Amino acid sequence: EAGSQGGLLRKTERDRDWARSGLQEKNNHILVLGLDGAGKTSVLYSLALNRVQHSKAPTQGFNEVCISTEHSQMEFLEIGGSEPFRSYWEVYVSRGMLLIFVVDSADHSRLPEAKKYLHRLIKINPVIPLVVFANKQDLKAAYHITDIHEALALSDVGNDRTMFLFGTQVTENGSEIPSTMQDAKDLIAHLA
Ligand code: G3D
Ligand code: MG
Repeated sequence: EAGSQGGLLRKTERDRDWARSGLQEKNNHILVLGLDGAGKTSVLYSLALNRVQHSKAPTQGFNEVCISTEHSQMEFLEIGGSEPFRSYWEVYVSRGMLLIFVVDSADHSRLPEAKKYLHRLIKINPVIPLVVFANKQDLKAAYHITDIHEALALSDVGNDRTMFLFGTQVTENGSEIPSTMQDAKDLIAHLA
């Protein structure tokens, strides 16, 4: 299935050996990280298709999605948030070109954990540009982006770092992506 702006290629791999087979050597990845269940896969599919598309199952291992637009080709890499894969985050963040960090804005109790994880990541790579998706804005309990900014201590991510924060939602399957998501995609293409 292809979005109006180009093709979509997806590779999901359960075998962790894939990580050792050359993927690790690349340094042009746009990393998509965040706790499990935040909506990383859903956001990634929706960006790729320009249509709202929920993920169907938790990501086991790595999920590589290539999105081509008129002007560029972007390689996104999601790494599953569950415990066995966390050790790979640090390896990839040290050589990624852009970090997209997705949080569940309504999961208040896990925001401290998300914050801890995010700050660990950006400490490893002091220059990587950061785009935060405060996802699940459709839920009643969702924190507003100003509260997410505070909860994740985004003012501490570094003065020299490029940082953007978007409120996003992945709601009705098949509907058009919200304009904020399109803006985020344009920005990511620009940064990449
Ligand atoms: P992950 O890749 O970060 O682990 P997923 O997260 O994309 O697999 O999404 C986890 C669950 O959250 C999925 O539901 C998905 O449909 C849901 N989800 C993702 N984004 C949003 C959003 O913006 N709003 C709402 N309400 N739900 C969202 P299931 O039920 O399959 O676990
Ligand atoms: Mg996933």
